[in-house]
Amino acid sequence: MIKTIEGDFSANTARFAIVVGRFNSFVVESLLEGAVDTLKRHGVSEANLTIVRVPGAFEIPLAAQIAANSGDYDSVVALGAVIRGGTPHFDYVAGECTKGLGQISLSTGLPIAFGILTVDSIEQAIERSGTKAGNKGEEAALTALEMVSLLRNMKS
Ligand code: INI
Repeated sequence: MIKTIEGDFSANTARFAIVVGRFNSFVVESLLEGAVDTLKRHGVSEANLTIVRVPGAFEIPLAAQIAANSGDYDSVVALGAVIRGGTPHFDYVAGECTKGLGQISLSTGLPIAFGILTVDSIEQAIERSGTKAGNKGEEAALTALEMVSLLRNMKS
């Protein structure tokens, strides 16, 4: 018989840091609402949720790293929106944020959920923050829950 290890959405005693970029807040606040609502509906209490606000996506990895190293959290949910403009700025901000979060997850061993929108237009951002293409904040929250559970199952 093949042994399979996977997670579920039952880790509702886990503690989550939600690191949120303020840039493009009209979109990011919807991601945050979606993430908090999802975690609470899965039984996570508000006492186990901490919201950390940073200026923009570029600053998210540093705050996520500090949260991950603090020992106070089982997972970090990173939320932000990087929307392409007319210059290469988008590529630098989105690239550094993505690379940083991946590195932090691997170096700390803590699940970091990637809820950063990287889109070409405001319309695409709106579609992914609670309208026709779902809400990436909700998806990131579910991923965090599942990964906490998976890691626990892999250690036990
Ligand atoms: N930050 C974002 O979160 N999204 C963006 O779309 C964005 N753009 O396009 O400029 C952005 N820039 C700010 C950046 O994250 C830093 O806060 C800033 O450069 C100061 O370090």
